[in-house]
Amino acid sequence: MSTTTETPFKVADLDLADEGRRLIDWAESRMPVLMSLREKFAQEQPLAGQRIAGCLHVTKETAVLIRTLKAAGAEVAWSGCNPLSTNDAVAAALAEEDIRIYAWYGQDVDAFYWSIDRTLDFRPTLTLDDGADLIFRVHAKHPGLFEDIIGGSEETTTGVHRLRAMADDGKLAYPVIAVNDAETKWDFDNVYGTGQSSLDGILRATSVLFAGKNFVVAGYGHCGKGCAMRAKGAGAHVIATEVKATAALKALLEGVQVMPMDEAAKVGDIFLTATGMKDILVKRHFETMKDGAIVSNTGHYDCEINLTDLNEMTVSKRTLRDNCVEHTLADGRRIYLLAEGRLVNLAAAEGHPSEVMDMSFANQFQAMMMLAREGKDLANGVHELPEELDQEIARIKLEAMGIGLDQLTEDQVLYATDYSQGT
Ligand code: ARJ
Repeated sequence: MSTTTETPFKVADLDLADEGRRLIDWAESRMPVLMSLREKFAQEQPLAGQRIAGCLHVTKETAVLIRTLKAAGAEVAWSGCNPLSTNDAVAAALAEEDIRIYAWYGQDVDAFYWSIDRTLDFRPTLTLDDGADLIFRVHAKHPGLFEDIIGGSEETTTGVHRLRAMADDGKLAYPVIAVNDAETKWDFDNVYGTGQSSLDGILRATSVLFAGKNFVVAGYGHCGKGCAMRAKGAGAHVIATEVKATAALKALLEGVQVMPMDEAAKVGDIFLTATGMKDILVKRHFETMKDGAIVSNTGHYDCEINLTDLNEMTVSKRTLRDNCVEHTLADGRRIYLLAEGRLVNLAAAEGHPSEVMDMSFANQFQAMMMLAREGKDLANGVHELPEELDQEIARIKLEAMGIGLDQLTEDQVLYATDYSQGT
């Protein structure tokens, strides 16, 4: 661990800081909502006195969030939430900005938890998660911190599901805001963000042509739907697999072929799991895949592709390109695994574009503000951000893009609540 002045940190290489600052500047130029919040609250310092521990992918967009939290008065400590998603240049830049940052690309499991623990040394008053590993860590190993913690926030679907299960079990010891559930998060980040960044990750790792390929997306939730839409736009024939009838029906009516994975495994050229569930691709699927099949995951955890099965079937392995490993099976067929089965959009590309993260992180910022303001009065459990906030975030976003809206007249407002008129 090193220090600049007295701020402790651990990153891969401080010499990358200049490159990191350029990346963050680029992201800032595309994140008008977060930048307007920074400007608005820099004077007032509503987060003064708050110590925020964050556990979320260290990207250029996250750096813009961190700078904004700091500008509003918070002290910040940070770790990454995935061993393969840290941008080392961005981490170096943050270390030089006096952020207690513990993150580098390619961490092993011990380093991952060591980093989280260092952010907890600083006794946070607020926690900010993507995937809930930090919250789980506080509950499992550091319950003494409950005294200081007012509340937390959670970025992603998988984390929110787990926290709801924990709350239902009466085990969640402080209030948590489900940032994922804000419309300006899930309806943009999960759909358009995941759609573009996952294709970006697959392309950077393989450079294959999408046109004419059978692209199999497992899971037709918001993320799967975004990936299907973009793969279709690139000319692929898209197949979705589902367990939920309504989701399968939506896929079908959107022009996507639906079939069980046992059938899709035989015809797919490129596979992408987006389910949040484990064991989506297992031995019996690898057994029937075509020679040359590409398998990847965009879900939060790396359990969707069963790597134990794949490795057991593999007779030889070689890295062909960054984030692309060729597994040769006993019968000579080759399967290409991308980014070790970890989320391909962050491990092999740069995550969602800044324009989308602008809204997700405006919600994160507002969640921290809400907890600082009224967290002490919130019950332990999972809470949502107020709906008006979605409209405000969307309005600022549109304004920044120079897009105008119509306004209802008084007469129209009356009409909206008038139930006496018919044909
Ligand atoms: C930081 C990112 C980025 C990015 O909001 C997204 C989500 O729900 C995730 C699940 O782990 C990833 C997160 N995400 C996507 N892109 N976080 N910076 N550029």
